[in-house]
Amino acid sequence: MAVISRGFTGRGGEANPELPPGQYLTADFPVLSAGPTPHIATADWQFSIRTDADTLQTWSWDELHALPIENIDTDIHCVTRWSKLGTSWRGVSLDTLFATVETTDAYVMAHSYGGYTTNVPLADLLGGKAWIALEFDGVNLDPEHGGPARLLIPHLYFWKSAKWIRGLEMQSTDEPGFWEQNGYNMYGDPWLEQRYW
Ligand SMILES: Nc1nc2c(c(=O)[nH]1)N[C@H]1C(S)=C(S)[C@@H](COP(=O)(O)O)O[C@H]1N2
Ligand SMILES: [Mo]
Repeated sequence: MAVISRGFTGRGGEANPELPPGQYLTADFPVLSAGPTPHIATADWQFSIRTDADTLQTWSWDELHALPIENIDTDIHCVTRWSKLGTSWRGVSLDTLFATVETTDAYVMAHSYGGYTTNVPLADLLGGKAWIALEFDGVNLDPEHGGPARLLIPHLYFWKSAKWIRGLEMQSTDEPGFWEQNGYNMYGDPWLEQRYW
């Protein structure tokens, strides 16, 4: 079996099997934000799962921290072609949050403080695939990277991982969010290179 070290870019010929097609490795952590960084005090922070009409459940900062917090080691892939391997995060699984929410809707619109939105099927948030991330690399999430809390959905392109997450809106149909209205793919699988329309 070939031994492929992390950091091998495949320039010698062989592709790095950890790198989706068309991606390159980066060691730093680029900041990509469509607008200014909102600063939300944790005392004012709330996260809710809701429908158009009703709030199904709300968590304060302290209520969220009373839930199990998991370690997540994962690769992340931005549609602008950088990938970062072996990143480490801590956060609350969406499985934990949805365990006490009843819904028949199959789609979710993520809403951020500051107004950013992105759409994702509910199935992609469940089954150990998505978290409300609170820490990166052992420290509280930097505001530029989405602190106090961001969505982390590492199996999809990173624009789906909404920074400054404020809530999830349940929807019966798949509606486009901010980037999806501006030409990005509705789903965004990096292994299938689902970048744009
Ligand atoms: N609220 C919000 N979330 C966002 C964005 C944004 O502009 N606003 N940009 C997205 C994009 S395009 C990417 S690649 C990642 C970048 O996260 P980073 O700045 O922590 O690298 O956040 C995603 N989440
Ligand atoms: Mo991105």
